[in-house]
Amino acid sequence: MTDDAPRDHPLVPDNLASLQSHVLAEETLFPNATGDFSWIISAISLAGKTIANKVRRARLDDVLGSVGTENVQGETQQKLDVIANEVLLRCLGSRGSIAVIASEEDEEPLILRTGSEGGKYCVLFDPLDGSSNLDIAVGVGTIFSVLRNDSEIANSERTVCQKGLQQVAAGYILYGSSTIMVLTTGNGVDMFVLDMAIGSFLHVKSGLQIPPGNHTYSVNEAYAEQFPTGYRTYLQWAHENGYSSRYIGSMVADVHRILMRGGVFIYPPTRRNPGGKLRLLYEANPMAMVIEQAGGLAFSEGERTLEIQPTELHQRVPVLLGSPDEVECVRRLLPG
Ligand code: AHM
Ligand code: MG
Repeated sequence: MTDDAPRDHPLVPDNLASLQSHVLAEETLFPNATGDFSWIISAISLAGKTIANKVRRARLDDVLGSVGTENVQGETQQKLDVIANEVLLRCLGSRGSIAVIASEEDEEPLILRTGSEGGKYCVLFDPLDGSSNLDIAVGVGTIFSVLRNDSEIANSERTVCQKGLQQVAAGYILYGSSTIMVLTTGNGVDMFVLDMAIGSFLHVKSGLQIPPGNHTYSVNEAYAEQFPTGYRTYLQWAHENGYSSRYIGSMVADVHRILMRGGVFIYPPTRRNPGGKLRLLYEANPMAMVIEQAGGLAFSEGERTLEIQPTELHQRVPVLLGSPDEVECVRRLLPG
């Protein structure tokens, strides 16, 4: 139930709020709000519910496995990657205020309308992050980021290449043992749980804060020999200091654990991916906004992730995020 529910009215012990009513209530705080933004969140919510249903039914509907093609980044596409991408395009496509949609699965951003045609926002997403885990029923997720459309810029790639600091909203939907949406609009972090029976995301928590003091790291340690020295020194130090390790290999699930329990998530540069593996615009930036809004830190090597000026749509970056105390334990061993 919500933290901010009125507790002094005997007939309203705890409010029941859906994602929709929560966003609409927040919008009333902005006198000039037009409702366009709420429509975008509602489209993301509809896509999330649809994808949740498809993920749950995947084996029954025989849509597990790869389609036999690769996406623009040379990664094997799972059937559900393609399906989730289509669901998002269908849900977002009709929202009149969206100028540009950019997906991890598509080579180019899709221009829906110009600024003069009412395009006010850009929506970027990774439709189904961690999809290589689908066959084993591990939690996967949709990550999204909302930016303002700069109608002065005619080039769609340049339009979406904005610093993470400029995100209007960001979050993710985790398709796990329950379906959870985590959302920030720059005013703290809210969490919603999908009630399958009534088809609604219900508000369960506002003002989420990452707890400190959890000596846990989340990294693909099998690649340790490929990591730069600082990360290897950190791991050695962590081994000697009673740390625990948790790694699912599904960023949404790993970061959600960090958000709820504390600790640090790391995807360093490797010999195979010297610039890191995770995408700045679809993965690192939205997660960095959520984590910072929850009181945590997010860095890409020496730079605050949200301050990086993107130069290309599918740019990759190293990722280090989590509770401030645990992130600092890594950072003090990295150069810069
Ligand atoms: P994807 O977007 O193609 O699913 O890849 C991203 C995933 C993340 O969810 C996860 O953190 C990472 O790849 C795991 O990579 P690795 O298997 O190299 O540890
Ligand atoms: Mg991904």
